[in-house]
Parts: sequence; structure tokens; C-alpha cells
Amino acid sequence: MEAIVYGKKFKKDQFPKIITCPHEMVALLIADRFTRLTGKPQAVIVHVNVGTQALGCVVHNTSAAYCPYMHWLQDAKKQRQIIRTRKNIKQMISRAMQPVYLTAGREKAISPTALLENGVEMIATLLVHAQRPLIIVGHSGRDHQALPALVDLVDMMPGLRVLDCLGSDVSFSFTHPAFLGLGIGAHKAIPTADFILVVHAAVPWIPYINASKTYRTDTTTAFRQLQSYIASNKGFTPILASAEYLNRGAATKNAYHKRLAALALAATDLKNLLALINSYYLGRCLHTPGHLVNCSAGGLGWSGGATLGVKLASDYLIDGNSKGKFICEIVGNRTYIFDAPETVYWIARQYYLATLTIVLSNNKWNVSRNSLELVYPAGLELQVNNLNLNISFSPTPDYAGIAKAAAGHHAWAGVAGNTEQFEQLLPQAVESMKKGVLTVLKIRLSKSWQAAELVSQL
Ligand SMILES: Cc1ncc(C[n+]2csc(CCOP(=O)(O)OP(=O)(O)O)c2C)c(N)n1
Ligand SMILES: [Mg+2]
Repeated sequence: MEAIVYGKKFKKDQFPKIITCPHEMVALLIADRFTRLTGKPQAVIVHVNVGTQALGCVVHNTSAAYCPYMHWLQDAKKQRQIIRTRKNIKQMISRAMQPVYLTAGREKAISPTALLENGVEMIATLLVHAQRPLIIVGHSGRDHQALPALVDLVDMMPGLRVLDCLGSDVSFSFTHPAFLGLGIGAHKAIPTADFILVVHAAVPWIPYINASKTYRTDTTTAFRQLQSYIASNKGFTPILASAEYLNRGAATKNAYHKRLAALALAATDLKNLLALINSYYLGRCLHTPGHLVNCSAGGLGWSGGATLGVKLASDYLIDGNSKGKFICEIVGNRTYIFDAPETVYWIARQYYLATLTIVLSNNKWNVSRNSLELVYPAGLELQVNNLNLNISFSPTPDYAGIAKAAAGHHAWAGVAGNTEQFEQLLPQAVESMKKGVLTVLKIRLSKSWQAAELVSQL
């Protein structure tokens, strides 16, 4: 703290901006998202041991999202010895700026590299000759140049399809006919594909893949290399222009439109609560890299701090003056509580970070029941309500009120209890946020507000 005062007093122009953050997880989340969007390194200062532990699952989320992260004192003995010599401090920090998760030990520095020539030739040949080629992406969209490079590659290969296992970024255009959508866990295209190119995606969940070759390379460069190799190879041209390939291109397009029609139909069936339509429809608005920031791992409590980080980064990239993009967070009711909202909205007010938060309140932790029913499809849980399963959130907290109170009442807070109220309040919430006011709208999802949920069934 002495150094902070010194820096603020005597090194004004060189000293970093410091944000006070009353919760460690939120601090790391802000830094993580700021770095992801701007590429600028950030630092989080926490208490040496208990503060480190309070960083909690965000450490896991950050490393799973390939956000370069250096933990200075985790393995205190060894890292202290390495860093405190001061002689190699510059090298150690610049090494940590590379996409490595640095906890201890000296890992190899990685810099963006191109694919080796024989790698380009091999992948291109396999892609062109495959009958049912598939590309799986996960995090490649972090580099905003990678998406257009992949679209160019796919466009020249009729029948080539792309599956996104949603690392945390928009990696392929959701409206491209070659897009198979999001597949987390499994997808029917995987066992039937005869060549799969996995690019920047964590794949331990795919039991079918036994990679014959792996390459460490810069994604955008590799897509561009493959595209130009295929375009300039005269042997490939007649293959790609053959009737067989054109037919399979048309079939891919057809299948895409059929999938959309099936989803549109599912959307009209209000009884089918498991129809996975919401995320898909939301996804159809996503063509632009950077328009979605997802968690990438399962540690809840990430979205509030992450939203602030994205807002800060967006303001910084435009003019540093609250003129950034429209930032909206959509969050479940339990997840909202994990976020440490009293910290998040205090910071939001303190640093003029206006965002729109929509809390979807179904009055419970529904996912826990879903998981239970998957394991015990005919179990005892079917005979009891959420109160008996201890996953009910009744009586529900005033989610929007929590935010408003944390922001010293400098916030717009609303609750929509039905469709009409939602239609009325949403435009007001959007307007409020656009005016620079911190905005939180809670939506009470109807099914969960039945009186039966309040009375024990045991
Ligand atoms: C730190 C942490 N603790 C516990 C979990 C397990 N978990 C996954 S989803 C969930 C509940 C989410 O509830 P809510 O946000 O209300 O969404 P809903 O299930 O109702 O759709 C929990 C506890 C987790 N992912 N992360
Ligand atoms: Mg819920």
C-alpha cells in the first residue's frame, strides 16, 4: 500500500489504475474479462494465503478458458526463489503473458506460430479427400480474426461442417449453413465423421477421438494457411468442384434449414420444456466475434464480475469513458447469488459501470433436479417438490433490490411477474441502461410460483 501511495503521488502517468474490489473472485473475474477483450495484462492483488483461497473456482474457470494467468506465490517456496532474485523478473512476467497457466516450474514460452509445411499439406489433403469432414472449435473465436478465416476455409469446401463445443467465445457464425450448432458432451456428427479437425477445443469428453496428429499453432494463421494451400493446389480444384462435392454441399445446407424448421416447431410446443430452443435462438444473433463471453468451466459466481470486466474493457477500447457497447448479463437466480452481487453492484456504482442484468428466477436450482432425474429417472424425487429436495428458493430474495441497495439506490430495479409486465419493462430497462444507469430486471418464470411449491409433500 505504501508503494501504491508512492506510485499515485510520484509516478502519476506510469502508475496503473487501481480498482477497489471487496471480493477476490470478482476481482479476478474483472481482470480476466478485461484481458480477454483487450489483450492487455492485468494484475490482481490478494491476501497471500486466505485471499488466494478465496479466488476459488475462478482460477479453474480462467485456466480452462485459456486466459493467461500467473499466480505469483502459489507454490511459495519454488516461485519465490525463481522470482525474488529480480534478475529474471521481466522474463517471468512476459512468459506469463503467453497462453500458459503458470503455477510453478518453467514452462516453455509459446509465441504465435504457423503450421509446419508438412502439417498444412497433411491436414489439407485429409480435409479435401474426406467424405464426411468435421471441424470442432471451442475457443478459437477469442482471436477475432479466426472466425472470418474459418468461414473462408469452410466456404471453399462444400460439405465441410463445423461444431462448436462453446469454450467461451463466438468461434463460428451461427447462421452459416455449415454450422451444426453447439454440442457440449456429444454430437451425432462425431461418430459418423471420417475426418475430424479439432481446433482450440478441450475434448476429453469425446471418447471417439484418438488424435493421429497434434499441432501447436496460431489458429488464424493455420486457417489462412490451409485456405490458401487448398485454393492454390490444382489437384484439389476438380475434386471440390465435382458433382459429388456440390451435392454434399447442398445436402449440408438442406440439413441446416431442416434443423431450423424443427427448432421453430419445437418452439411452438409450450409443453416441451426440454426443447433446447432458447440458447439456440439467442445464438442465431451471434455472428460477430466478441459478442458472447461464456464461462468455459463450471464454477458459478463468475457472471457478475465478468460482466463488469467486459464493460470496463469495452469502455476502454472505445474511449475509456462509459461509451462502450451494450453489455447484458442473463443469469439464473441461484447463480446471481453466487456472484456476490453486493460487491458487483457496489463496484458498478463506484466506477460508473452501467450494465443490464436480467435475473431469470424460477425460484429454485432447477439444474440440480434435472441432474437427479437423469440419474434416477424413476426415483423418489418424482414424488416430492423442490422444498423437500432442499433446492427451493422460497421465499425468494428481492434480487433486483439487492443490486439497488448495493449501488446506494443509484440503479434501476424492476420485477416482471408475467409476459405483459415483461414486455412493458424490458424496453424501459434497455433505455435506462443506455442512459448510463445500472439496471437489473428480475423475471419471475411462471411455473415456479405455484403455491404447491411452498407446502411439504412429505
Ligand atoms: C461454485 C459452484 N457451486 C455449485 C455448483 C453446482 N451447480 C450447478 S448449477 C447450480 C444451480 C443453479 O441455479 P440457478 O442459477 O437458479 O439456475 P437453474 O438451475 O434454476 O436453471 C449449482 C448449485 C457450481 N456449478 N458451482
Ligand atoms: Mg433457478
